[in-house]
Amino acid sequence: MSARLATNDLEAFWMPFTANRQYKKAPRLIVGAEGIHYTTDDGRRVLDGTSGLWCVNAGHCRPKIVEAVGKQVGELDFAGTFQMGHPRAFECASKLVNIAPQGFDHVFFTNSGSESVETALKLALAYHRAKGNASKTRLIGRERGYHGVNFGGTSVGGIPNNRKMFGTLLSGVDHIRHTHDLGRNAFSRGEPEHGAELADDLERLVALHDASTIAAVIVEPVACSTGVLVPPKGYLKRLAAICAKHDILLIFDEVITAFGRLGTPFGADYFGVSPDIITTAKGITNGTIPMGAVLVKKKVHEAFMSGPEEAIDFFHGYTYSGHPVACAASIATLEVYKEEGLLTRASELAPYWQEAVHSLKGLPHVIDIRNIGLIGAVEFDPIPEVPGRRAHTRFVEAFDRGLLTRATGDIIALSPPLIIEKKQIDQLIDILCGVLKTVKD
Ligand code: PXG
Repeated sequence: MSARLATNDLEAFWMPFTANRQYKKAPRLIVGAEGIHYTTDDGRRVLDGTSGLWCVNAGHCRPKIVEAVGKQVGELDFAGTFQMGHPRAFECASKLVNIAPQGFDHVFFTNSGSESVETALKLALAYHRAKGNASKTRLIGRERGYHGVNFGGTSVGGIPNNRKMFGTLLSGVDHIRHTHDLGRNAFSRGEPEHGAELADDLERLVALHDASTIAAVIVEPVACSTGVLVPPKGYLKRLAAICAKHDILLIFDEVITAFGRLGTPFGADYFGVSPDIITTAKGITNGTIPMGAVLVKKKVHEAFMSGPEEAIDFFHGYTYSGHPVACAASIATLEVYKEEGLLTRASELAPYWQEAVHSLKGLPHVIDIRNIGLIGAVEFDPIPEVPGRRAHTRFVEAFDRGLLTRATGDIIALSPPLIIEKKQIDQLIDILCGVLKTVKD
């Protein structure tokens, strides 16, 4: 294990989405990982209650993935995919198509969720133009949505802090209402009863802008970054029907919900809704190597294939689209998921997980508990004037007691690796329960 770093060694790295000055005064450093545990620089084991950042679905340092990456980097470190190719990228795309929801038969590779979102938005615009509907250029997101940090994703995103510093963003973007409704749905188990009618908010935007100007709607099936907003029963089906009626492409941002998080391979499978485009990242390589992928239906792909054969069909791509090492990591990851049944394991654990998470009801300041698949969230009533502090102090205390959680606003989110055992769920909840009982303000 490495020696502890002196505080001044931490200065150069400007950390993302972090209160840098606060963090560097009392750093939390991870130096190792195995299975569902991290090891800190002072030698403590910490239960990873968040699968890293929602990505390490099969648990950490899985030998098969580690080996595949090592082998690949020594064999073919890099080859581009612009007018060139290498076998791993084709193999990886085919494997993804095999587990994708019905009708998704093409894959565009990126390096992150943010890039997957940008790719999906550009695909939607170019699709309508290719189909002769060039006036369909508006992009619709949802309040409280998170679609990464690039300009398109920030524009369709709906988290005020992520938007307000960055000017006017993309023009021609609008948002439907979010679905969070504590008054009617607090302490729902799984999908809340009330709120399917909020999907009709899309009709309001159609009436305002006219369908002939709207290209796509992008939503997370479960809005996780904003604090785990589970869609009300019937909501996504209703949204999909309105999109279909108006020839609006429906993009599911499945950067978190893909690869088994809900107990089905994709969120689209869980909700029985068939979008037109799906964005992924995170679990695609078990977090081992950065990678993202956009999955599209035949009708989308075909729209790009009508020009002359020698013409480039989509003027878009990244140097590292389909990077050999990322593809090797992804292929090995998909094998681990398959061998261990991880794409559906959360459905077996979900009832146990649900009861475990809801056992925290009644603890100080807890105003809501939400769950779906192997995701949980505990919401606290905010301290007036200092929103976010209540969740942050609990996050820090949990880490000190050996549990990694994720604080967002005044919500603690939980999403352990899909390999977690029931007794480890008990352990996770015990630690969190102790924290919620002890932390006073
Ligand atoms: N879409 C969704 C739905 C996401 O959750 C992104 C896009 C962007 O992915 P990249 O790979 O560019 O970060 C995300 C990312 C959290 C948390 O704790 C969530 C994300 C990233 C970091 C932290 O809620 N989601």
